[in-house]
Amino acid sequence: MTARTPDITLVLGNKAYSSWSLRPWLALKRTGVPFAEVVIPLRRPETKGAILEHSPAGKVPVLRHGDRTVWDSLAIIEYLAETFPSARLWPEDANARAVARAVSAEMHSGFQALRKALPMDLKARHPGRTFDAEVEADIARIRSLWEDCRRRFGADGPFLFGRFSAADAMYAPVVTRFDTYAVTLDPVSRAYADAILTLPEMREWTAAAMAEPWAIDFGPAP
Ligand SMILES: N[C@@H](CCC(=O)N[C@@H](CS)C(=O)NCC(=O)O)C(=O)O
Repeated sequence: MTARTPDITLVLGNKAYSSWSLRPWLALKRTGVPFAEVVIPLRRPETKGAILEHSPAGKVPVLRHGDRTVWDSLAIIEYLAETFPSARLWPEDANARAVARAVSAEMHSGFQALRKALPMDLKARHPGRTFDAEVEADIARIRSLWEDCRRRFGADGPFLFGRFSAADAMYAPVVTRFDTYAVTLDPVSRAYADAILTLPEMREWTAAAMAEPWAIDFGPAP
């Protein structure tokens, strides 16, 4: 008997660097549904053409489910939440769910200064950097929203809304950035970051990232 090929494929960038790819990968893993992966190394001459074979938007991540194609991290996560409701990717309480969507959208559309100055780089460690005021403001906002979510909605577990949710998938790359750049965290943020870093799925992603043959040099601090 041969194993059935999964009808879901997630097209990703390098696991060491592609923060947008990590988000839906984590959400999909948490559904428990089997899926295939295609990893496209970023920032190479052939990158754009390879991505365009999967999505006209020309960016990863891309989800293929049967004959459907869904692109963009947050749209993919919404699709997964709708398609696999038993994974409970959004909180059940309407108020918590609204806030979870708001903080996820805030991540998706914001924090540009942080994203530019602290690129996700699982292969590197850069302690001792100083950050400009815009980056510090992004860091402060993230710490404060984590604290707010944990205090208001976190009673049932170690994640932003207690049990793991799509909001945690959205913030997981930020957790790795805070680790890579040794950002100082208050006890609540530290405990939350540790809950993400010790997830078995995060360990799996990180191990795969470390084993990748490709390296991108982001150069000195901006
Ligand atoms: N808003 C998009 C952003 C996706 C994105 O910027 N992906 C980057 C990699 S992390 C990419 O595909 N870069 C390749 C390129 O632009 O050629 C999302 O949330 O999925």
